[in-house]
Amino acid sequence: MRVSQARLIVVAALAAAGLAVAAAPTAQAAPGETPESSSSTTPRTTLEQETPDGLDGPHPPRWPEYVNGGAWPTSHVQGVVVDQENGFVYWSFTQMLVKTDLDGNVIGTVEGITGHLGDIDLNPRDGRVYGSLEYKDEEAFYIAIVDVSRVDRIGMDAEEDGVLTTVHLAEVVEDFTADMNGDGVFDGDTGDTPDHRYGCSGIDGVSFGPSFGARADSRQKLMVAYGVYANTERTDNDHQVILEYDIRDWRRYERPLSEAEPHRSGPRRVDDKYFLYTGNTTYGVQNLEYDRHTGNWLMAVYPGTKAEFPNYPLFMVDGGERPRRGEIVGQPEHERGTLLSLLPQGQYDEATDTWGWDFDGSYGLESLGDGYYYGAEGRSVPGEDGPLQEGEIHLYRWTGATPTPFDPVAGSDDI
Ligand SMILES: [Ca+2]
Ligand SMILES: [Ca+2]
Ligand SMILES: [Ca+2]
Repeated sequence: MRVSQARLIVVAALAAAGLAVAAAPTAQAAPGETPESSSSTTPRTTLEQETPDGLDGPHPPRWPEYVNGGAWPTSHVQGVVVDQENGFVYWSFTQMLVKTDLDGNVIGTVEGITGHLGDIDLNPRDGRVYGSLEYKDEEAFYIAIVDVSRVDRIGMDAEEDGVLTTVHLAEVVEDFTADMNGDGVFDGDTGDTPDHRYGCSGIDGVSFGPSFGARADSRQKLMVAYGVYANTERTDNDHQVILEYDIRDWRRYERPLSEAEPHRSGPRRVDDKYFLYTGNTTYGVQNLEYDRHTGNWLMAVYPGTKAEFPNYPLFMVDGGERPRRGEIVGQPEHERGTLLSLLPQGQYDEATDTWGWDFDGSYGLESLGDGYYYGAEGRSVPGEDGPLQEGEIHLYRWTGATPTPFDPVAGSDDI
């Protein structure tokens, strides 16, 4: 996305010059407007074209145009979620969870994670944050559950302070460790191998939402997306894979995190498993997000490398389309599964029959539910003891335009 790249350079230049990058002031609703009108919470099942400034356009944003998540001695920002009820933003910084308010003031952090904390989402039923957490060398894959209401100081420990529990996902281990070429050797954490079923590299994108094809207000499920290694030499890695879990009985599985002795407490089976044909990507779904505004599912990826595919950075699953049974094409042996459909809008590639959009949401993509979205950006900035990773979110508005369906909200571009 060129706009974001230009902005990235500006911010990097500011940071290099030692200038503080302050949070933009909160956008105010116009006089007489009610920011929390009923239309902001009504689920919509179809895409709506909205003119940014027209009479039929969305309400003025009640969200800051920009929030800075701080700079941390970690890897890059992996996902963000806004706690609308309490006015907080949660940030996954790979080895750390950060809690800020909507002005970017840091409320607390959960630190000391040596694995890979990826995308996160908030469970509206219990107010806790759920994120994907990988320990590939130990062949352990978890959903980390953080009791964010108790995160109230910087430097809380993921193992010691009792705010983080984990549930193990056996299904991921099964596919990650599959010895696909049957040579008796599992090649481990590398994409340069025929091993790993479906090319599974682990898990990253997570989101709560209704089951695919179900009504928006039906029971919320936890959807967990596979990472998928980039590999142009095989044909069995051209799908995104989504696991569905009903987490109502997960309390009995929850255990404290122990990195020294990884536990295996979790559901033995998935409630459903879905496949979406997009072409191979680089590490699968980075950010998965159910979008109440359109009723569809957003999937932000690092684009794939196979020349025969268009390699879009953003896909949308048609949330209104019932999944269907069909062949999971490209597998070593004929295999059937439950297939999802791409929303037939945006850019279309006839040769592969795939649809997609231009937008980089790979570091974080949050649907606020009222036609507004946060997209995350991150970069390395110098710190006193070495480089830090800074994360921030910018406000966007849904337009549904092709090829880029989001417009930056005026001002969020000018930090
Ligand atoms: Ca092998
Ligand atoms: Ca990621
Ligand atoms: Ca998410």
